[in-house]
Amino acid sequence: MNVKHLAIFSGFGILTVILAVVYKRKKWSLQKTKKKKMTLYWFDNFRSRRCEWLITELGIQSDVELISINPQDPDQEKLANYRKVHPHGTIPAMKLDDETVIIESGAICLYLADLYGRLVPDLSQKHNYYNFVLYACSTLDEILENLYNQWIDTLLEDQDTALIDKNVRKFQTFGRYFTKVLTGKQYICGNRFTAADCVLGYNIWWASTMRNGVLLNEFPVLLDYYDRLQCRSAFQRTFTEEFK
Ligand SMILES: N[C@@H](CCC(=O)N[C@@H](CS)C(=O)NCC(=O)O)C(=O)O
Repeated sequence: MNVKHLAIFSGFGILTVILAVVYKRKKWSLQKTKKKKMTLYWFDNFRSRRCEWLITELGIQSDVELISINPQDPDQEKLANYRKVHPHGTIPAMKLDDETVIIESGAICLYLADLYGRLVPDLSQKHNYYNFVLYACSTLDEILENLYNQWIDTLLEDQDTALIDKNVRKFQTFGRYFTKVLTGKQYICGNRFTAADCVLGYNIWWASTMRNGVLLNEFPVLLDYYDRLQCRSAFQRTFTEEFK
């Protein structure tokens, strides 16, 4: 074997070692990134729908285990166990792969969108993004909760008309505000659908379920927005089919 052959053979040898190291490292890093599933505690029609919808939009169903919890379940042991996850026992909660827990629907949506780096707007629209996620989960949820409690959960003769009127007026204020925000654009953050639309879109769906959508009927811009949301296949899979 002359010097030339020796150089070629040792070149192959070095290359083989490098490839073996790269392969081993890659395998190790794949094993390391292979994550445990997250768990979403959900119940039909509850605020967990925001998260179910976003999970479907992101196409990450295989990363999330679903556990259905009915807060009215007569099985007290099951509810006591759930309170170890969510101190208030309300829905939803999400247990992450490191066993930490998020107990607010809006926070779960913000977290998932960040984790997967999708359905998040760029900085120029972040003000709308944060504003409407928090607005939906606080101001708007409270208005709809009051109306739901009165219209759906309270006998007609026991309903508090002053409370109903006050919350209808508050919803109308939202309707006018959101009409202005949406004018000239398709979604909360412009013409790109984001996680904020899953969060606030849930409120629009919720409003549509009460009294034949009377709250929405006077706001054509909101109705158009709701039409756009309903056209999305992830919306249809979440709201009109079983989540699983
Ligand atoms: N701010 C919480 C509200 C959670 C909440 O109140 N969930 C309701 C269903 S939509 C619930 O679990 N209610 C049952 C109960 O209060 O016992 C969130 O957005 O996640």
